[in-house]
Amino acid sequence: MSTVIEDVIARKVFNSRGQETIEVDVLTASGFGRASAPAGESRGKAEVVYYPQGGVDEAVKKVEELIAPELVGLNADFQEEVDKTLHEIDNTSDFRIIGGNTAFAVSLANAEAAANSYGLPLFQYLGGYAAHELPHPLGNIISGGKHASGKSPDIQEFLVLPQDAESFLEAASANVKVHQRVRETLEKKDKLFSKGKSDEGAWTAKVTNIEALEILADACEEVSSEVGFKCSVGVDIAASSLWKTKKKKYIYQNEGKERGSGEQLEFIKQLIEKYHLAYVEDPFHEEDYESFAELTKKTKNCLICGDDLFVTNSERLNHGAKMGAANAIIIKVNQVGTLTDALETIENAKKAGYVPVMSHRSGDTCDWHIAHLAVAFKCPIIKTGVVEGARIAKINELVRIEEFLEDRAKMAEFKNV
Ligand code: 2PG
Ligand code: MG
Repeated sequence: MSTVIEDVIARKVFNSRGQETIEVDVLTASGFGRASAPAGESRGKAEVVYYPQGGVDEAVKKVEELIAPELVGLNADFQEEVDKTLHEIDNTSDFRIIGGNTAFAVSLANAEAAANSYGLPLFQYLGGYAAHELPHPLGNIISGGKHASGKSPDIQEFLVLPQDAESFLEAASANVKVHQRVRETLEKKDKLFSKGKSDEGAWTAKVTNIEALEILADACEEVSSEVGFKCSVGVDIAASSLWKTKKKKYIYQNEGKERGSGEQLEFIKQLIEKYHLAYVEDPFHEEDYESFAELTKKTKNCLICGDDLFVTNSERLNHGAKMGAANAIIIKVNQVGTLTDALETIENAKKAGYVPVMSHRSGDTCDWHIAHLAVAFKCPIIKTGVVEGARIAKINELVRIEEFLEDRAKMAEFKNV
């Protein structure tokens, strides 16, 4: 058995939106790993740059000309060294030379090649025997904001979070029930409802923010009593997409409302109370750490999660943690580029008492790596949609992991909910 890297190959493929993306194969003497990069639609300003100038074609060239020659001969088992080499080749703070998505695909393919060389599933290779907890699936039910168009809600995502399910499979099927129940309500409400879905497989419908919340809250209540455990409502406001810096206001175009920072805080607080929200992501724009801190202080039993705010970046997290901004953090490896960077952020998050939420991107591929990362790094929640191929790839992989773990499998626990 050898984990020495023998070859690194890159190619252009497509993501679930049909956009070009990079896929990388890493070959060792005894194993093989493959990973392709996802892409966000509502991206944080502080995310790394996805591709070098020249796009995916140029990224493929960078792998062939710069990255492969440096990695061949290294040991895939030394993930930190591989990731450090990627940083050294790039030598910028935002991966603009080789591309953050290039780094992501190489980093993940390398981890998988190492795991495969040992004949281990990725989660066990990365997390060891201690990795046996399944995350709770946070699923997208209704889309709005930048993920939808026309007369859809201004809020980007209306989510369901099942709690207290005994198994991942039960939790995932509760999410599917909520998704179906919401479709039935939307059909009754609007005879012209087209059953359209967004990139993430959530419904796109002509409803207001409040109508979407009411419909989802009712569906959650019905499904909760049917399945015998609680399914709560969550939202991703994606407030950076609503914020207009010049006006210093959040513009809710379809609702016809403008809210200053104070009004936004009151609005979100009311939503949390009225709909018993268990999860609120990005309620304020990406530079407003203060409002995040104020809301976190003023609310109970609700995860306040930073996505664009932290962009999986340790420095931004540490800055926020000093102020008590949020109590949960979205982890998207391609926001920072490498597995080592993301792991450092997860560890810092846990030390600071934040709940790490492993997440897909709106434009994703059928890769299932994040399912393994959530289990390996003990992220108690995974945000990865309810239906649609790229989402189901992760959900089904977690079902397989649960089966593989047999009676050692256990649902993860988290506080604040
Ligand atoms: C988000 C994500 C995923 P995107 O805002 O949380 O749902 O969207 O990948 O477009 O950034
Ligand atoms: Mg988000």
